[in-house]
Amino acid sequence: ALLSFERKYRVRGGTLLGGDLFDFWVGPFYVGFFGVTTAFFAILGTALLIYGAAIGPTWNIWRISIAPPDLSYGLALAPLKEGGLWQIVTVCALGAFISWALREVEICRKLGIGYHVPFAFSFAIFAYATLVVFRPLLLGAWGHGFPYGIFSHLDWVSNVGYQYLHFHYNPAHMIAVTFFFTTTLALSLHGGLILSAANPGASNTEAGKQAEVKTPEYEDTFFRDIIGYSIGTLGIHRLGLILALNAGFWSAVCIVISGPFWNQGWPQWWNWWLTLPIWN
Ligand code: BCL
Ligand code: UQ2
Repeated sequence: ALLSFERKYRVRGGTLLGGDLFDFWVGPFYVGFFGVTTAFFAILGTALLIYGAAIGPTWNIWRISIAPPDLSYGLALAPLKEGGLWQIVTVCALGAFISWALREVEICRKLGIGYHVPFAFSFAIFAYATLVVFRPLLLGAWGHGFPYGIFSHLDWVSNVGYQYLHFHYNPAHMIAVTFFFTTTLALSLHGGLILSAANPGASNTEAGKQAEVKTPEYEDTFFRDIIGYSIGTLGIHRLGLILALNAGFWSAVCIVISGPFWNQGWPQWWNWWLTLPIWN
């Protein structure tokens, strides 16, 4: 049911495509032209994955896999059962992800808020497209995409990693991993700090009395007391967004340079350091 305060947010317009045609809600969900295309691609893609599983060797959820075409097909279309299914599923996945991002944009326009959420989601889409479109294009074969399966995509990551001997030496992978870890650090600090101010407990109060929720000044003061610096309530959200976007961005970089830019082992890349004229 529509909550009373929700009604004022259900404003007409702001659509990018379709005008008023799909400008309505189904229960809590905004539809829009891109809601229709999201549903179309998601349902078709999922149905094709189920079909692929049905003609495949197993229903074991861990082992089902829809593989890309053999490298010998290059950048051509492959027969359905020889990787063509993977190619159509990839189109459906990108269609659904991009539709979802554009539906987010329409909702932002209705609400008159910034585009930060779809902008952020676009980094995840970019990382996915790098894996299954940009890198395969640069390497000249769709067969360089990863297979759609739980264990099979893990095997792909391991195999591609060892193809470059030791992926931890990939400098962009180092940066991406560092951003992922720093994102969790920032979110744990932030989540902990907010909950600590919202649930102050009963210490420093009269016996039996619950303390009142603390103001942001207390949050600032905690960090000033402990490290002499507070980034602030707005700042922590800017930092969090920047950290998370960089995690996705450098992930895309680390894989797109593996092959197209560097095809030896990643440990060898560091030879530039060993051969610096200072000690060489
Ligand atoms: Mg590594 C990649 C970390 C060890 C080989 N590795 C990554 C990166 C990340 C990482 C930086 C994957 C995240 C990513 O791409 O996000 N690796 C990492 C860490 C270690 C590690 C922390 C570690 O040892 C502690 N890696 C190793 C070892 C190698 C190795 C040394 C193997 C032996 N690594 C590789 C290879 C790759 C990585 C090869 C990569 O290809 C990968 C990478 O960088 O890929 C870009 C980006 C996010 C996405 C791609 C997700 C996109 C989501 C889409 C848009 C939306 C999905 C919607 C969904 C279907 C809907 C669900 C609906 C639900 C019902 C709600
Ligand atoms: C902060 C602040 C918040 C926060 C957090 C901090 C009042 C509610 C977590 C502290 C964050 C700092 C010092 C940055 C840490 C840096 C990295 C790279 C993790 O000051 O303002 O608002 O949630």
